[in-house]
Amino acid sequence: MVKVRHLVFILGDQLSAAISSLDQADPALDVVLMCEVMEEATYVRHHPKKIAFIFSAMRHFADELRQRGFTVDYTVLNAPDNAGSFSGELERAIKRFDPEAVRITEPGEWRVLQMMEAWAETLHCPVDILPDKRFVCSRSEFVAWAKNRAQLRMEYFYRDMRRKTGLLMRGEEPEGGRWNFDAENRKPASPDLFAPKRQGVVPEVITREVIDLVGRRFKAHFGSLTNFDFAVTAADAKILLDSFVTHQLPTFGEQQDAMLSSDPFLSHSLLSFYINAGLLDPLDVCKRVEAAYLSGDVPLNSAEGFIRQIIGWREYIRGVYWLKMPDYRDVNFLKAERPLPDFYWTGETDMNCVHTVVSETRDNAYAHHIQRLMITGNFALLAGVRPQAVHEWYLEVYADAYEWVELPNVIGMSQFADGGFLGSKAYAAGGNYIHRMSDYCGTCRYDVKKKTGEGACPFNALYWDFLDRNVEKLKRNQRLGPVYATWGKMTEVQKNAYRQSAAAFLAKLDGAVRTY
Ligand code: FAD
Ligand code: DLZ
Ligand code: SF4
Repeated sequence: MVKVRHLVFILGDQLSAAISSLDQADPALDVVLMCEVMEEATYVRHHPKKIAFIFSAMRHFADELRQRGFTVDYTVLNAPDNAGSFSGELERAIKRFDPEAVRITEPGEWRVLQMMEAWAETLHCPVDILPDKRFVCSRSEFVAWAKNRAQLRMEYFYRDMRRKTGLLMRGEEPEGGRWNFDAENRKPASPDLFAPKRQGVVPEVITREVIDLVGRRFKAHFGSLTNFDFAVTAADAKILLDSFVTHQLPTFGEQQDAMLSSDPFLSHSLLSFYINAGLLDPLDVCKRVEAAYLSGDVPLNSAEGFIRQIIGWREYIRGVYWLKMPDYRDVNFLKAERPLPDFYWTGETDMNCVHTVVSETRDNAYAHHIQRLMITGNFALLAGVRPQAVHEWYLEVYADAYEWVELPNVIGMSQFADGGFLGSKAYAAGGNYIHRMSDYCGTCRYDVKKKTGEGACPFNALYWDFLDRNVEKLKRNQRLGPVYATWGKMTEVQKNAYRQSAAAFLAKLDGAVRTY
């Protein structure tokens, strides 16, 4: 047996050259451990594109470490002695190398942290769990920020992160005199025949091998593997970042909330996969965007809007996750108990908006923010689907999904299951909103202008029924005051028409009779 100093264990979303577990690593003394394991690929049945992305990126990262002189002990999924789990693989490696200690960066999921914290005792080896430095705000800093605040609000947190990073700051003042330029965003989009084609990466030999493996081993998982064009190295992810900054960032702000049948990506960056897995550093991405603004290539509303998503929302969401777990997973403020409808897996529904987003999700392992929030999320909220079922769906189907970022977005932001802890707003909307922000309604079997009865857009009645059903829990929500005032002015006949339409639709949903 070889004796090594540190066994540096690197997980599939820790693929950064600057990851803290490698900080003091010495190729002459330490060994790196990486493993592809069934437990991680199946604790929820991840989209095959996500699994292929992670395995291929892991294999490339291992090669890069070898080029830096490291010995990398890498277990591929099909290895005959693969133990199938992080704990099992670490146990085998400890037996092989007898390290003085294991070094590992804290994980992105509470579930994995529980595992890690047990290892020192169960595997009889010291385990150093190091902070993840790839965030602007550390876990302890967020706890300190949240302490003694009656309410947490992203906007105030974001301002602190702007001050901390100096991004888009003029001394103490925000660039342009305002912190937030969303008033200039939120525009609908129309098809642009001259829009630059979205750049992707053609799979090379390692990726092709992985696609083949994933295609054979994960047949039963939801999602298509065809047209895989993800970057799997930091260098290629950087090329995609540059391409985004040149071609899409200038219109990022104005198109942020738009949805278009002919374009699943619009001006979104498609960088979350790479940022979350470690191929791109979030702060570097923001600096690149700031530089494009400072050199006059992109407008401030786009640069600010983009940077806010990363140093604002992304950091805030992570802070809330670690502050509130493990109880956060089980909250259900609205006591929503309906199972997730089948069409989240098949896309077979006459609601064209839901059909489009589920189909794009199946094909791309991606949907942009407003599709996740205002179509699939909004429908589940209005229909009263159990938040934990919604959470599992989102964790399975998106290639950027890790629990730390997915769960608060779903449970808190989208399903309002925390009663307004993460954000004050319940993202509930009727058909009008979808009609204004997309072109989905034009080709839908339902009539978005019809409020109730046969052929009416289901979102219309579901919206009012949701508000009516939850009135005791939501009536004090300031942002819903005007909406409840409108409801209050309706006649009982109108109200009952909404209630009956919603009940008829939900009865079909529960009975799983088609034509929903
Ligand atoms: P862009 O629109 O180009 O935004 C730029 C970057 O900002 C993203 O790459 C991402 O890093 C960051 N960002 C934007 N919004 C958020 C947010 N709300 N939370 C955290 N980061 C954000 N994001 C994930 O990374 N993983 C998830 O599993 C995930 N699940 C979501 C579930 C729901 C219900 C909702 C409403 C949002 C979810 N998001 C999630 C946030 C957001 O939708 C995605 O980050 C975004 O769609 C990724 O695509 P993009 O890279 O093109 O983003
Ligand atoms: C998501 C994922 C998958 C599908 N497979 C692996 C794997 O085989 N090996 C690995 O190291 N990581 C994988 N991951 C990422 C982990 O699930 C992730 O590191 C933890 O959930 C902590 O965030
Ligand atoms: Fe969706 Fe209603 Fe529009 Fe159809 S009419 S696409 S169901 S919002």
